[in-house]
Amino acid sequence: MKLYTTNFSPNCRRVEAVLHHLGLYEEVDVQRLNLMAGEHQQDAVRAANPNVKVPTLVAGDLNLWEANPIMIYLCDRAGAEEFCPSDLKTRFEILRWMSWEVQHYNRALGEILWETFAKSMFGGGPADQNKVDAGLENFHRFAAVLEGQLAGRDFVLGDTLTVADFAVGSHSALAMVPGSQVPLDDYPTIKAWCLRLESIPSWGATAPDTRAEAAE
Ligand SMILES: N[C@@H](CCC(=O)N[C@@H](CS)C(=O)NCC(=O)O)C(=O)O
Repeated sequence: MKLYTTNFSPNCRRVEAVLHHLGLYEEVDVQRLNLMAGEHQQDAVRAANPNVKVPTLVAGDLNLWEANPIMIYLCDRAGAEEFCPSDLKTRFEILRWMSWEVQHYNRALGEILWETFAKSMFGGGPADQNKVDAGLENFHRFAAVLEGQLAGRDFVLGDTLTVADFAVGSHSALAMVPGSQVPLDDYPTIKAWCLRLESIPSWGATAPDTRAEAAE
């Protein structure tokens, strides 16, 4: 398998973390690309993913793109029944939380983090506080849902870590960066879960600072 990926991307992080978690990382030819230098705009990525985005995984004759379906593919390929159960009820819950995080929770985090963290890295100038505030309004709405779901649970679905945690938690480290403006302290159960995730070896191995060090 060949993975096109990059540092500091929550979408790439979650795929790399799943590879670590399933013990597949060493089997993969990891192409770590510098998006700021346009390294992803190459023929091989374009041929595998018409969006010309990462993560993109080439697995035999399959071209896989979009982080969440890639994660499910890897779990099913590895037969990871505990991490990604296949019974109808649990699989529905996993897919529901994955859909929810893309559409609501991490979308709101992405709006905030683009302004406060990523925009300046890509030469986009300072944060637009009106956009941060719009993101914060959405964040509060959906963080309340996650705070409720995590009450009395260690992980999104219950006592056991599943692939849904890596999806919903994909932005967790960036949300904890000083200056992110993400008010995680207002949601102590989410914050405790973020810290719990970061302490899991397969997730910790893909932490943004770890990645930066590994790239040096
Ligand atoms: N919905 C996609 C998002 C992919 C995406 O936006 N990737 C970014 C990095 S996080 C990218 O490749 N950006 C480069 C570009 O758009 O040119 C997924 O889940 O994989």
